[in-house]
Amino acid sequence: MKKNVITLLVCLFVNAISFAQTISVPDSLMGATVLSKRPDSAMQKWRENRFGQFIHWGLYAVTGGQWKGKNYPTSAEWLKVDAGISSAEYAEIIHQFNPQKYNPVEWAHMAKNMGVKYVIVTTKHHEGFCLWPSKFTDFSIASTPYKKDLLMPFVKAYQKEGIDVYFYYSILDWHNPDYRSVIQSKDDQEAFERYFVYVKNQLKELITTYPNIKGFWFDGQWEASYKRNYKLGYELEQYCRTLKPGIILNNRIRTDALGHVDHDYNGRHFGDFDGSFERRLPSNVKTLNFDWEACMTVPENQWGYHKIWEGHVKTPFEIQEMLATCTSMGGNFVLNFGPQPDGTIRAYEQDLAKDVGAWMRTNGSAIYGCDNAGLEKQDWGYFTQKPGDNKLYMIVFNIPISKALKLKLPEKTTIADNSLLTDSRQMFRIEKTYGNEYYLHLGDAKFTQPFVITLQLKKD
Ligand code: JFZ
Repeated sequence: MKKNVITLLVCLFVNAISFAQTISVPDSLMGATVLSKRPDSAMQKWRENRFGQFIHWGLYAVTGGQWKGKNYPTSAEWLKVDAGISSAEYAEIIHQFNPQKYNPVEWAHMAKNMGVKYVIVTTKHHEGFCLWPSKFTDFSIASTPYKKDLLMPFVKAYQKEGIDVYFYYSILDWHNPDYRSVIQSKDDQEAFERYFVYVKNQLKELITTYPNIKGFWFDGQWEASYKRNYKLGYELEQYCRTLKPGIILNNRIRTDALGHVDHDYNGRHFGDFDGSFERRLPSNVKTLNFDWEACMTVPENQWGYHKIWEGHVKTPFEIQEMLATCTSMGGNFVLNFGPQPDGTIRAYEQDLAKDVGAWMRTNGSAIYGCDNAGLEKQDWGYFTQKPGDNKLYMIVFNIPISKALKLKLPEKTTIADNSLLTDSRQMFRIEKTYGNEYYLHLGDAKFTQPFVITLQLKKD
């Protein structure tokens, strides 16, 4: 028993030291502070999660991309800017926000069934409206006809399902009178600094009220006012890390002295991971030596609820493939949902969640905890592997006419065994072609879904 306690203390100590060493003081140009992958258990968990859900919810759900009879096909959550709505008029929407059918237990259940391990929810988007009853503003859920806190039951329901909760928080704020896009005078600077106190108060309020959240996902850091106040950005990073040691922060938290956003002047991501892969995945990269996350919309570019989805809407197969792509390149994938004004989730999104979830239930072991396998990419799909494991996963999306899947193994490695992940009795004939190259013959096996083949590798 005593020995266990000592081991635990030593582990905690080593973890704390390695964690402290990972986060350094920035250089004179206020560059990045996390210069290599964080080895601590919080970040390790983030990495193993691999699949997350994004939720964009706010007053823009009420307008749904339309204003005074006109449809604006651009992002629903940007309606205030795109339709040129004055702040006073926009603030009136608050009286219509009344999500009577909001049931976070159902949302969390849906998310769990979809297979996500974490969720990022917009506590405050650019519009400035807060989903929780903040002490520091009236522009919150408390002033709506609904009145009740939306966030607490949300956090509880998701955590009960074992899903890690992250808070999205926009630095950019179209409502707070102290916020400035540009600084043109001493007064502007003073106002912006007041706004910054507001930001810090709210972040502290959020962390204190929801101590079990895992991190913040910042956004809206690109405006001239924030770039000019890059030192405040660094202060903000320090502040968050002090508020909650081990907290996980995305790269949209800072800018450097030269005004770079997302990445510093040396191309290194800010924060703990690179979250700038937005609606696109990194391409032509075997693996990246940093942590990263891609976030994706279901239609082309709608984060908040829009009444009309125009253009291409992604299918479950596309989502599964994006998730596999990200895992095979050592990154996370986050799928966005834009709940409706009554608190329910669009039927298409529910169906999508169900389909992706059904696939994840049987094939998820090729995703969760997996990483880049260090092998040459092949046209049939993606290789993934759990670090240090001798099991290799082949996630197959495209079957060649020859039914022969090509693979190149590392030197001095052979295949001891193989089977279909969902049916261990289903094995395939392996043919060595030359060197360390092989064909796996699918034969006449029939598939209607992307599938995973597990290879047991053996070192010679
Ligand atoms: C931002 C928001 O403006 C948007 O409403 C949504 O919340 C999204 C997740 O984040 O949009 C961005 C931010 C950064 C880029 C593109 C859109 N970018 O770096 O290309």
